[in-house]
Amino acid sequence: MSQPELTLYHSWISSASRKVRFCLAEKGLAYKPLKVSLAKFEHHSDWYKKLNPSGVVPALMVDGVPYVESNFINEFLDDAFPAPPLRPTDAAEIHDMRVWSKYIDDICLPAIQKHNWMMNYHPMARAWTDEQLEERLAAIPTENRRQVWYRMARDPYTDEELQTALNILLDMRDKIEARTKRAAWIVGDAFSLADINAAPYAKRLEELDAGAFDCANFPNAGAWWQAVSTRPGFIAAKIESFVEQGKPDYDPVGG
Ligand SMILES: N[C@@H](CCC(=O)N[C@@H](CS)C(=O)NCC(=O)O)C(=O)O
Repeated sequence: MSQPELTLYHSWISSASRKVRFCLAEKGLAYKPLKVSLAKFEHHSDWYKKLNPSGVVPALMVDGVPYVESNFINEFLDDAFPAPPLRPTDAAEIHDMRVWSKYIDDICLPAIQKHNWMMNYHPMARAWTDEQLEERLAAIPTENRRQVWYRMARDPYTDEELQTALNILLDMRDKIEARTKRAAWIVGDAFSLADINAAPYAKRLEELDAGAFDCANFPNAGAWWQAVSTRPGFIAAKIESFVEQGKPDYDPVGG
C-alpha cells in the first residue's frame, strides 16, 4: 500500500506541533509541513477551524481528512504505520503511557503556554484597542483560549504565576528523573510516545532553566534528555530555539 498523502498544519514553536513532527520523523514518514501563523491568527480563521474546530495547532491531513489532538494523532500514526513501534505492548504500560501523555497535555501545556505567550504574544496583544480585542476574541472558538488571549491583552501573568508554571515543569523533570531510574525511558523498557510527547516540554524547560537536566544533579533525567535530544528523529523534527523559531520569517523548509 502506498503511503497516504500527509500534510501537517503546524507552528514551529508549538509544543503540540513539535510532538507530531517528532513522531512523523521517528516513523520516517514523508509529509508536507504548512506553517500556520499564530501571530497572524491564521488558526482562528474560518478555513482553519474547518480542519481543527478548536482553533489550535496542529492538524494532520491524511489524504485530505483532518486529524486533531497531538496525543491522538501520534497514536493514530502508530496504528497506521506500525514500524517502528512507538508504544509498549503490555496493557498496563499502554495505560501508563496514555496517562502520562494526558498529564503532559493537561498540566504541562498550560504551564509552558504562560511563558511562551508572555514572550511572544503579550507585547503584541497589549497594544490592541478594545475594538481589536473584541474582534480577536470573537474568532476564538473555545472559552479557555478566549480567556488566555484576554489575559495577554489586558491582564498579563504575574511573576508569581510564571514561577508556579515553571515549578510545574520542574516537577515534570522530577517525575522523569524518578521514572528513568529503573529504565532508560519514561514508560517500560523502550523509547515510546511517552518520551516523544514529553520532549518539546523538556526542550523549553532547558531554555528557561539551563540546569534543569544537569547530569550532576539529575543523572537519570539528564541521561534521558541527552538520549532523546540526540536522536535523529528529534533533530529531523527541528525542535530548536524558541526565540529563533518564533521569528515571523522563520521558515526553513517553506512550511
Ligand atoms: N490538546 C491540543 C493542544 C493544542 C494547542 O494548545 N496548541 C497551541 C500551540 S502548542 C495553540 O494552537 N495555541 C494557539 C491558541 O490557543 O491561540 C493538542 O495536543 O493538539
